[in-house]
Amino acid sequence: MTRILLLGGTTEASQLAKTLAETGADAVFSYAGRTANPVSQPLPTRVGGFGGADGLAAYLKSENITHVVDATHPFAAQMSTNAVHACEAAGVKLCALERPAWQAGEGDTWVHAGTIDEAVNALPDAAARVFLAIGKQNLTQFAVKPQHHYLLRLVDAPETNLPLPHTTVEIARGPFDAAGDTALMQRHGITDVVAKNSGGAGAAAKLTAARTLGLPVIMIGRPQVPKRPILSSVAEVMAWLSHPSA
Ligand code: 3Y8
Ligand code: NAP
Repeated sequence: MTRILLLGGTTEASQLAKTLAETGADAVFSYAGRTANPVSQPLPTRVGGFGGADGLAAYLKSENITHVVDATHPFAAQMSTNAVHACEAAGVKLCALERPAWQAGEGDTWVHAGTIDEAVNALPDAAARVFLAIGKQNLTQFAVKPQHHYLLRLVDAPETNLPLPHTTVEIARGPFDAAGDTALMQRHGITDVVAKNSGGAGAAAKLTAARTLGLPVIMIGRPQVPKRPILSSVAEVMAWLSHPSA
């Protein structure tokens, strides 16, 4: 009997959850619990960590999970790594639902950074106005360049003081649109953009806005994750789930 654990937190995960619910699949949606009020899903939902790869392996066994779909964000590398190890240990089938990385297009001025620290180093020394659209978890690393004014876009209002002296905080949950991001960046006189290469449509608006405004983008590459089958659409995942050898 197929029973699915869907590791979520992205647009594609929500799209897959809708299809699984519509087909009456026996599936559980999982959030990390990073945000205060995550978008509700049409599947039974659990929130919070599993307790590392061992905790996840134990969960897979106790919940009789037969298939895991890792539809987490490309930067959720720890979760994806744990899923590979836990599924191996528990003998459970695993695939990833992942969107392709963005590629620079005509009129884009991108500087590629392999890590967050490389992105910090790529920022100019002279004071700039930086749209730091990478969320909340990696802000501390930018504290070595306090001279910039940072526009931050966060899902929830920060509970503690931010590690940066000059900031403007925009509270918003995507997906975002290019017109809105162009107006936002003009309003704040943005000179530089820092982005994670998340892929997908939900976070791409700032790249279109940067191209329109002729602004440079520091693009942070994806972290490494152990090899596992990668599918790129809901239809491919549904076929994978129904394939007898899956
Ligand atoms: C908790 C669930 C859906 C999923 C929507 C996508 C699109 C909107 C764009 C910018 C970039 C950023 C951030 C972003 C986007 C989608 C998707 C995506 C980027 C929610 C969500 C959860 C999270 C976690 C949150 C991180 C943060 C990252 C904001 C819900 C809204 C910057 C990534 O405050 C925090 O601690 C936030 C943490 C991880 C990255 C970071 O390091 O701070 N996402 N985002 C999930 C969980 O608990 O398991 O609250 O409803 C989901 C979405 N965020 O169902 O429609 O598919 O990517 N999320 C990035 O890409 O750079 C915003 O502002 O331009
Ligand atoms: P991460 O660093 O890879 O994971 C850290 C720990 O959080 C994991 O080891 C696991 O805890 C727990 N966790 C992560 N995702 C989980 C999930 N879907 N269900 C249950 N536990 C989860 O993850 P992250 O980058 O913080 O991302 C957390 C969530 O936000 C994910 O759902 C991801 O899809 C979403 N998200 C992240 C980004 C981003 O930029 N990182 C962007 C958009 C959405 P245990 O070890 O205790 O099991």
